[in-house]
Amino acid sequence: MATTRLLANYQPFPFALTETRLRFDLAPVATRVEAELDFRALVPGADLVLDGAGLRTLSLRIDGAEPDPAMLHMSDETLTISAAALPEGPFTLSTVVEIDPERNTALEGLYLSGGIFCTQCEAEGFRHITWYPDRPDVMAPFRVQIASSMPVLLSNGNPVAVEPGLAEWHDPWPKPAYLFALVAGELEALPDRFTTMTGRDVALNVWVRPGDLPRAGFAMEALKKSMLWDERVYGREYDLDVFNIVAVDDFNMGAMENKGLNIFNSKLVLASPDTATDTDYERIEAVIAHEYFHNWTGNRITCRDWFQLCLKEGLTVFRDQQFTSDMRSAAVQRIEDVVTLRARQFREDAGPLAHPPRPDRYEEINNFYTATVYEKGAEVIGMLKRLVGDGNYRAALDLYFDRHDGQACTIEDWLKVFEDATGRDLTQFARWYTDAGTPEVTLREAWDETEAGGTLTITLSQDTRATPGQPDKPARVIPVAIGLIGPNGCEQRPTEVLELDAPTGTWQFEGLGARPVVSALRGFSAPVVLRHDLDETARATLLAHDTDPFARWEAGRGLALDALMARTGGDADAGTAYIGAIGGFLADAGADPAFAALVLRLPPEDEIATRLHDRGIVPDPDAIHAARESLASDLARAHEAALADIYAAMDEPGPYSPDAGPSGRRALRLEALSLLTRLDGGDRAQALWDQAGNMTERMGALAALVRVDRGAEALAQMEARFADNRLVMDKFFAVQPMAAAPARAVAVARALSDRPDFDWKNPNRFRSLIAGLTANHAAFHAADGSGYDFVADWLIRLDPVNPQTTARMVSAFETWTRYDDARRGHARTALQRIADLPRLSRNTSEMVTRLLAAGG
Ligand code: B3K
Ligand code: ZN
Repeated sequence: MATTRLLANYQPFPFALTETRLRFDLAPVATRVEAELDFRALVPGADLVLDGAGLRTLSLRIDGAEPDPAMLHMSDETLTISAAALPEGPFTLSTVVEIDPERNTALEGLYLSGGIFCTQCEAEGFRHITWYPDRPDVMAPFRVQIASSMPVLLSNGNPVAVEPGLAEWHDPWPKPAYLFALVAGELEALPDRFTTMTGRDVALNVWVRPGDLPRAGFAMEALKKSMLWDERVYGREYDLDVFNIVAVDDFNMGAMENKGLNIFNSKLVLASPDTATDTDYERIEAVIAHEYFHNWTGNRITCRDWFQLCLKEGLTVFRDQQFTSDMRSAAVQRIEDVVTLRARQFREDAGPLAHPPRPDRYEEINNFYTATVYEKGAEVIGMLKRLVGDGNYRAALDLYFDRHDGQACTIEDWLKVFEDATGRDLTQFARWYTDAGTPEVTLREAWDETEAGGTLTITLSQDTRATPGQPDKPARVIPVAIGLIGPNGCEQRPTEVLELDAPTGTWQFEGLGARPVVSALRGFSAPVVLRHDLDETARATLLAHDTDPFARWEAGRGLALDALMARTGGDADAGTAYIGAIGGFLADAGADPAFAALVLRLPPEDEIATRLHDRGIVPDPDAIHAARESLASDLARAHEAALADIYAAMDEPGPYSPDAGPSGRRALRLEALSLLTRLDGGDRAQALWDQAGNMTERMGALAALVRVDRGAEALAQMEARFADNRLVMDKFFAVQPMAAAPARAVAVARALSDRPDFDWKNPNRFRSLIAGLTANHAAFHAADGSGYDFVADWLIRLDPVNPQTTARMVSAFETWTRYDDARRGHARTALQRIADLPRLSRNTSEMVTRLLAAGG
């Protein structure tokens, strides 16, 4: 039976764990794990409750003696040792268990990935390894011995003794079990070194399968940049003698920040110009940084309980976003972050899965590694920084590291350091952590002209819709950054942050010469939906002249969305203003190609659907698709010559570099290609495919070809050349359902799923195909329900094998209630089929229950 866990029920663990000693005798079907845990009671008379799942317990002793069996009580996933069996002073609990890594397809705990033993313990995987207080607030130093014939044997901390067949590791920094890791296998290292800010020498290694070494260099460079950046910007130094990164092929998510031994999905480590796209490179750099930054924000200071997950995730995402802005372009980074936030988090916040960044209940914590906890968690910190200022932010972070090093903390602890460092009362701000839903902010302008000059009055009001379990939403403090652009395009007032801390607020700007255009929510200063009625001329002015790059991009986005919504509603010619404004913009697109690529990209269909739904219109996926296609074609026709010029000018001959400059040029070139393909039927794309010098160009060309149904030859060539490269073949599986015309995409996906190399137990391969299809909005939401059925069939198959990945992918259905009755009927049937499975996992069960509850 699923039980709901409540934040309100938190109880501290009544014992201190002073040291953890583990010994692993590795064998695929019968790994033996010996554990010695040194405990000391903190609360007299407390029973000792340990977590464990799927363990064959061979022995259990307290200070060397077997306890009376009547003193032990086992239930579902816990072992309770009665207080009466425990000595009064410190004692050692020793257990021996046997586990089966080979049959562990859930990829949680200790498992085998392509012959490599590896672990994934966050959030509650350690209980699949041994009996333990598997909760983040129980921290201990670890000593680990690994006995195995495998040549490379790794764990957390520093190596103590490494001999053939036996390795010993010591991690002096107290850590919770979720940060434990072990890796054993035939691996090769790319070695390097880093000297820290106080002159300590750290050995770095990126471990990969033999043969993959030539593709490990970029990850290593990213690691060194991250270490340096964290010293320079946050004053944070690395704290062990070694830092290891290991790449494995079977992994439920991107990567994991285990202390001193980060384990990565191989797609986030391995890169060469021939196999990885610019986006892959950018992502690798960001995730290497993210996991490294966790060493301080997550490991040295961890979470008291899993409700506080955003304490480490929101902050670490915020830090990795800052890092990428410093390494690349801050403007592009901000816009990309907003695009992701809207596509994933706003969508989550508006549907049945909505929850606050700090939830107060869950059944399965793995279901809460969400866009809200991560990305909104990061936005909340961005707002905090904006409200207190950069200097105060740094002072508060210094205090956080000082005060809480070595502790397991809460959001209250986090906010308290800001209050203490700045003197600011954050009671109202705290609502961002506890209240779900995206606030809607309405901006109204009034213009008053007198002899002394004009006065602009801005009124802001806020409203947040009810979310599941939270009907009332009191006002929260919202920083709205505003600038004023004069009619000649010059800035009349520099950016000012208006703090809206009530349902409504009014601000006056006096002494203005002429009525300005209001550039609002600059830098996307708060994660809100802004309603600001700007006419097309004002939007075009902002797109042409705004000094704030986000607001400039947003102006173009607004014009595009208005055109798309009108076309979806039947106005086939809507969009003249948008097409005209883009014409003006293209003339200067080469000045900042990466930014221009973002401006040229039309909003995704799902975002148009969200917009329509927000306005009370039931979205029609086929009409949305047709509208987007027609607008893209009209845009291409109107600016064919300019686009062709850009396509020619942005060519990047010569050796490939993944740096921001050249990858920005490629991004703009491929946006131009995508539009031009609507006119030339794919001739340019075919030519690019034929002479592409790197994977970025290749995938850009291929997507364009698949879109016009001319991909067969290129796909066959790709397969012939890269059949042995799993990561490239994942792209092969993803691009087809994603880019195919919606009417064909389900059949395309079905045919791919019949192939022998559709290795569906591998999460990357499964996600490539299934998420490829769900990303094709009109195909997944096909009127006949075939998209829902196909996806549900595969989720039903995957659930008994890998509950975590299944549950994560069920969220593709999170918008199901916004469509028409027929589609809702199909979606409900598909979800009900999943819900009715006899042995549905706790993970998936929680998700489908929440999703179905939304249907009324
Ligand atoms: N902390 C891990 C995520 C663990 C997910 C568990 N289901 C990676 C990260 O956020 O850095
Ligand atoms: Zn993280």
